[in-house]
Amino acid sequence: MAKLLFLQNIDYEFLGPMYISSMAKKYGHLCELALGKSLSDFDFVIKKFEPDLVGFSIMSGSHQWAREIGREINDQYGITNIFGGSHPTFFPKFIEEKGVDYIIRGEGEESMLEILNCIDKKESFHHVQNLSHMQGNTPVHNPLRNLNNNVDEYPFPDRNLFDALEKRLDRSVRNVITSRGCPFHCSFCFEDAMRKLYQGKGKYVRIREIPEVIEECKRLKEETDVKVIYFADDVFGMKKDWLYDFLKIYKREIGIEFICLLRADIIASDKKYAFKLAEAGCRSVFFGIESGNEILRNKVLKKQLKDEQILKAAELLHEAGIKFRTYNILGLPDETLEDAFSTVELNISIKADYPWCSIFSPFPGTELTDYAYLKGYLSPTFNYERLSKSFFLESKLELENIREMQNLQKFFQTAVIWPWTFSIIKKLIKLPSNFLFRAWFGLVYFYLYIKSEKRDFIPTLKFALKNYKHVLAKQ
Ligand code: B12
Ligand code: SF4
Repeated sequence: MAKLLFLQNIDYEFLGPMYISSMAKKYGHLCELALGKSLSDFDFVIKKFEPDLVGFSIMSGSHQWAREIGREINDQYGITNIFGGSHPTFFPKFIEEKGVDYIIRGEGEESMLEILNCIDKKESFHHVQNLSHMQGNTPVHNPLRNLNNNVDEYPFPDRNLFDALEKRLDRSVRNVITSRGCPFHCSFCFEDAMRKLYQGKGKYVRIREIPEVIEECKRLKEETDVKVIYFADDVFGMKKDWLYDFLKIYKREIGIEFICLLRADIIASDKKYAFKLAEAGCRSVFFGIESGNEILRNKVLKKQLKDEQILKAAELLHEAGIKFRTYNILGLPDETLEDAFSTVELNISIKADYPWCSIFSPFPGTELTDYAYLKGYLSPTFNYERLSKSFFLESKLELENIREMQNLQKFFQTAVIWPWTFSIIKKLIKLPSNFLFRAWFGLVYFYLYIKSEKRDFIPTLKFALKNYKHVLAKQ
């Protein structure tokens, strides 16, 4: 039996560690998770649990924190660490940084299990697929294993992993994924990069069997006090036949309100789609518009989504009584201030209930980041140490009118929800960025987040204050 301890600084139930934990436990290993910010927050659990390995699940922006904690744990307790998630997957050079012992690229269930088995047998695990480590001063990146074609072979995510932290979490909304991978090629997205990484390693888009998903939801319903299920797939219901069969059974056997992430073109392609979602208990959906400029959206972002499809989807969702969140990005390569205004206008015209907007962040490994370098928007000296903790902060691109776009992002939701403010906002954004703009953004964001995800007020407020304080800080 080997012992793995996950450490995390965001008060949110991450599915990645939950999947890895259930696999580890199934084969007799122990796995725990602790939340905190500094080493002292973890001292108690490290001494009590005495892990063989400390694991971090990281996105770009939390890598700096995780690496520092990993290094301190090396120094103070002599415990080895391992990092997985999107940042090490797309920035494997991370292995060369001080404080990083091992990384796993891509999906991690089997590799982590093999590592724990080796630790148990006191054998070296340096041969394990997907693993990177340093041999002296040379990084060694082992090849990736083939993708598991049948993700239902994995046990359901370990919903007990966060039990000890119950008081810190909002557990009224629980995440479930019904598929892995996405068939689209958006140039700004991790999914397109992930598919390229796994080329020749098996089928990338894998949809789970309906009875398995229903069984997972059933257990959630019976064993927890879940109020809303969030289907956090990249594109929920990408296969209509699958979705319609699933919804029938979901309504009958689960019946819990749900929210989901999907694409506007799929909703627009079939008049029945939105109604069937509504009938089965869906109250909100989330989809990406990204930019109001159709050419930018499709030529640069490669979203494959027409204005007319967005308009149609919105109309059908309104008719079906489903509210929707739209994802938008400002500060994109090649974007002008007029384009940014057109993104606001498109959201106003479709009466988006929960508009949402970020500033383009050059995440590693994506085609759009390469494009930003190529076109000179991103300085050749830019490195991921300088990446913001959140994509609600400042842009890293050298673009004309970038200050106005950054400010517009802070007022994006206001302009869409209360369109009469837009003309005033157009003037306000010329001012220097300041605390009041950020504080206003924080308030409106929080209000719409609670409404769109039906979250409980107090735990969400605590989550926001703990994890997103930096959005208010001076940039
Ligand atoms: C739910 C979600 C969130 C949740 C939970 C995060 C989480 N990691 O679970 C919250 C709300 C907290 C969140 C926040 C953010 N998110 Co987010 N999020 C997602 C989303 C939609 C689903 C994640 C998920 O559950 N996946 C399913 C699980 C099974 O997959 P997984 O997490 O990748 O885990 C597997 C492997 O990565 C690996 N693995 C994961 N962890 C570990 C750890 C170890 C030790 C090992 C060995 C392996 C391993 O094994 C797992 C099982 O195979 C993804 C999109 C996506 N498709 O993943 C974006 C995504 C992860 N988010 C993204 C971003 C950008 C953010 C933010 C940075 C946005 C912001 N506000 O600025 C913030 C984070 C702030 C910060 N820097 O700290 C990007 C990450 C890009 C990048 N380069 O890092 C993604 C990929 C979206 C995208 N398409 O670009 N997010
Ligand atoms: S943005 Fe959405 S549709 Fe596009 S590749 Fe990413 S997950 Fe797929």
